[in-house]
Amino acid sequence: ERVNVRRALLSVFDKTGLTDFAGALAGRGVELVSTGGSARALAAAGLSVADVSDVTGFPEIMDGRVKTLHPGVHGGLLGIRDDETHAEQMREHAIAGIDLLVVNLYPFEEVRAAGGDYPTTVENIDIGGPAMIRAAAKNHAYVTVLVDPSDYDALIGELDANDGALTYAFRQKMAAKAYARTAAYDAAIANWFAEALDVAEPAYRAIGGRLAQTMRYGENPHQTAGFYVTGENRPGVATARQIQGKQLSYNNINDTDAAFECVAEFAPSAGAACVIVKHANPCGAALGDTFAEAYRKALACDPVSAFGGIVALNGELDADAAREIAEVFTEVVIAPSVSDEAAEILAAKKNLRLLVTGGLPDPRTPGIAAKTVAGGLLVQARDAGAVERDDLKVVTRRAPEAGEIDDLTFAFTIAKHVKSNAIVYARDRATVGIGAGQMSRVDSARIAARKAGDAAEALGLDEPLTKGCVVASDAFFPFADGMLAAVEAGARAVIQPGGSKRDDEVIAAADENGIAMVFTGMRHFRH
Ligand code: 93A
Repeated sequence: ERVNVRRALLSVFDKTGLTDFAGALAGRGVELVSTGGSARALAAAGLSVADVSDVTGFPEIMDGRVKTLHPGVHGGLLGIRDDETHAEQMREHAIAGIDLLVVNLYPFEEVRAAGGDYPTTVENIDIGGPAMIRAAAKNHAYVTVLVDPSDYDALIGELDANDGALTYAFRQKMAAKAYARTAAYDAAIANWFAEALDVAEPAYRAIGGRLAQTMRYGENPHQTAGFYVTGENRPGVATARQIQGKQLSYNNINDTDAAFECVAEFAPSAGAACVIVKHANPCGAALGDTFAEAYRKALACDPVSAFGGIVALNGELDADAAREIAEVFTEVVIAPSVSDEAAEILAAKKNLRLLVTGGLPDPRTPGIAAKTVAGGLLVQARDAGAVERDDLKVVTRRAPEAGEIDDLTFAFTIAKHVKSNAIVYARDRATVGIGAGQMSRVDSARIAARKAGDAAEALGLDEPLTKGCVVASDAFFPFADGMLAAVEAGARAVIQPGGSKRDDEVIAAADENGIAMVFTGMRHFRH
């Protein structure tokens, strides 16, 4: 079960650590075979290396599209060494066994994430690499495959610990990693096509990502965790540049994504938007003339929960906003960009992580959302739905006033990003009470009102900010009680999808109280 490594084929796009590793192999008597660019790099480092064309007896053709797709290579990877027929055929066709395959693939994911044009992205679909990886991994009884430069040192360590051989356990582990890699690679390709075709049907989608980071733990310290990136061309937590602070945790990444996806609902033309997230729910969101103002308004919604929260902005973080954010314990700040002065102000906060994304994601582009269930994955199109003013249907005698309409659409947009059942009170384009994740809608309405009262008390106000506010519900009110709880809290206008069997009762109760209510016809459950 231990196999001596006599011959290695190296074909890598990412040449990090290649020559040191190949040198270490050569120093242990391993014969090196390699493809064009990799072979040149090895030869330049003074290593003796055979070109793969010498193995195939065939030149690399079609700009490298066909370089290793040849029985001379695949026979060497797939032949069962102990099988007499296989061994005989290898002799007959002069196929030499390849004991070690070292491949990393054309950077399809990177090109896709960088928004490469169509032909460039297609050209970066590696065919020969995955074919070899899958062949070598299948034949792991004899062959070792490495797909990750970070495993080079481990392999040399294994060789030295086993007199120049590799163990079955090591080969098996590397084979598992190899298939994880090709699966993620093909998933990225499928999803890129789906995006290019603008199709959201699950049949065109594949779930998979490339392990980008392992965390110390997951949602809780006893859970292992990793961050897999899909290569989607979407500014956000997966592609952001971290300016300062320690590594993001599992919960940080989850919350930062929630905050940034929510704030991106507001194009910069709508104003300066700020969203503060705690436990994956917004605990305050606002539009303002400046980011400092938007932050202040968002913070006022629930200053208690904002402690240790994530702050997201829809534009450049400036010094004024940075100064205010720095006054509250904040885990992460994420924004499309940051001014030098703001970065300097936050640099004093050693534990604060600052992420810069370079842009805002388009909330309307299709994408996928997945969650695991026992034995399966639930996959759906990302909620890219949005309600415009023209979609609103007034169902009450009183129609909302212009200012109320602004607040209603604002509140409904935030409600889309609040876990169901979601109730959002808003006033002057700022949330003033958020009820999240309750099993009953009426409880969400009451909790949000109570929180608004708490916030008013904390801010030393005479009356809760919900007085004269609007209210959004992510799904219809099944009974009038939830809506009436909001009215009791001070709401004067209501936005909700409508569509309940009891809509008539809810509308009648609204009319009795002089409430203006609009239906959106679109629901935004989020769990
Ligand atoms: O264009 S390919 O799909 N056709 C092939 O036959 C092939 N063989 C290896 N790409 C192929 N490769 C890839 O070339 C490897 O996966 C690796 O990423 C790259 C290494 O090329 P070079 O050694 O010329 O830099």
